[in-house]
Amino acid sequence: MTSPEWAVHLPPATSVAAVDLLADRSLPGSWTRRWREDPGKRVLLDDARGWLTAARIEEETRTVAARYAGAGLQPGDRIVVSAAPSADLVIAHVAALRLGLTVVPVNSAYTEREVAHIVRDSGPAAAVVDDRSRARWIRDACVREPVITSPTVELPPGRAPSLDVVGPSDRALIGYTSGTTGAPKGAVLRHGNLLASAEALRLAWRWTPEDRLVLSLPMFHIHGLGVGLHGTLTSGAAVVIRPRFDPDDVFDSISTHRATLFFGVPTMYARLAAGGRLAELAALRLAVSGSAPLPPDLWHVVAARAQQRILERYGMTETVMNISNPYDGERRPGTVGFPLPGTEIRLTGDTSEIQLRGPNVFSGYWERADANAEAFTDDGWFRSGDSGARDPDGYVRIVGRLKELIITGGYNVYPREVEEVLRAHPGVNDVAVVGLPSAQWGEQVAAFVVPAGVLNPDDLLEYAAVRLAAYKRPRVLRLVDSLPHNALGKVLKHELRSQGV
Ligand code: MLC
Ligand code: AMP
Repeated sequence: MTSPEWAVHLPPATSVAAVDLLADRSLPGSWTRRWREDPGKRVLLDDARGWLTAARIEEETRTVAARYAGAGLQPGDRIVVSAAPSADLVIAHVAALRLGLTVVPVNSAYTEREVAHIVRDSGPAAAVVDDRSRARWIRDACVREPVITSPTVELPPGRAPSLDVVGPSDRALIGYTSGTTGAPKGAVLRHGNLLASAEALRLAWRWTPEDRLVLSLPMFHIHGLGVGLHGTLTSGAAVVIRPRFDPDDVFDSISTHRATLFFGVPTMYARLAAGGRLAELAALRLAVSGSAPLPPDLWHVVAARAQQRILERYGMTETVMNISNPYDGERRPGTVGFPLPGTEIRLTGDTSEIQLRGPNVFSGYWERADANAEAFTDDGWFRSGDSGARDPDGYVRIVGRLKELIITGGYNVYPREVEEVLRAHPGVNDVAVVGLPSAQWGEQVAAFVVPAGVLNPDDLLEYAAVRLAAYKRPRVLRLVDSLPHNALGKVLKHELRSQGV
């Protein structure tokens, strides 16, 4: 039998046959085992709570799960979670998973329009939010009165429910993401998907209980949540939670807490490199980049000034993590390396689309049979919508995007959604949205607008501001007489991109 490609990621003494990504069956199965093994272990740190040990987390998550149950929540119910990163938020999240609830993470920068769509689509029975406006928006969009609480979950005490009984095929998370239409759809991730990915990362990145991660990513997307938090808990490691990203704060956290790991999007590395402290990254055992392409120049700057060979990896909401540069051996800038343990890939068709299969790959979108039919091939592979190429020795490069997607600072923006919002403004006749290159953000959102009569661009931006999270709003707005179309009436977006700013 030939060895799978992912064997390249295994630690020297681990055989392919010994890898069982689902041995712990669920996220709580893995995490509670770790907590029992070392109850005194310091696991979570934030400014408000100080260090929380494994035993403390076990106890607090048990208490919070009982409160959820006391409020009438039952396994399978959806719970929206939308707040800035904190230890309390982690407790609220882990407690939900222990009870068998399905967590629906929601970006805390979303406007009412964006929140209401997710709430109407996922039908949550509860929400954990850290601001009043979002609580009201959620309540207004719910059919049944939801249980709404803050990250400290101050609900009345409940009777101890059964905990940790979920298995690999039980739902854990619905991550909202999009595709070709304007309205985001919910990718249903099961415990098996999330556990397989966290366990693959533990093996591939040699994550151990000695590790300490500085986490300044938001916890409402798969990078901060599925990789940063779940990876830490699955490895029995520790995490220093920062409420937001700030370069000095990252460097201070690394030195104060003798951190070994940092994960970020390319914009974060560019900001770390811009000040005078980059060399301090040398203290880390491992620095990982993902969510958007890391410019090779930036990789070389960090290697030269901090002796840190950033490890770039590739993932998606629907699949968690897929492909990673190797921990041992060459980490090649401009590539994402090899499939992670358990994952198979193939590059298919004229476009060389990356298609994926493995225990990490989700099974479908929430109540969207139509979208599922498009997302998978007839023989069961997930279409990533990214195109790839292989170096002669197998390293994978992400060479293009087949889906219409802009990635700005690691956040995804779907041009179609921005176009639909802008087109609804009475002063807009037509509009096309494209991504233009940006040194700071990788790409930035640009809108080419054909006005209907007189249009003040500031009015349009104000209109957008009430309907779109700040990172989705156009940073470039050009009023034009007409848009270039092909014979079939489709806007020629590459022409707009080449017109640039
Ligand atoms: C913030 N702004 C952005 C932006 N982030 N604009 C465009 N793109 C972004 N990514 C807006 C702010 O709202 C503000 O607008 C203005 O830019 C300046 O803000 P800032 O203070 O400079 O930004 P900051 O808050 O520091 O945020 C920058 C950042 C953040 C890089 C820290 O964008 C970030 O956390 N990115 C990571 C996102 C992430 O986790 N992605 C993973 C998705 S999972 P105004 O109007 O108020 O001036 C995934 C799968 C995978 O992709 O493989 O991982
Ligand atoms: P999301 O839908 O937010 O999960 O974003 C997933 C998308 O981010 C992928 O389909 C890729 O287009 C992109 N992506 C993630 N990691 C990388 C990377 N290392 N290089 C290039 N693109 C990436």
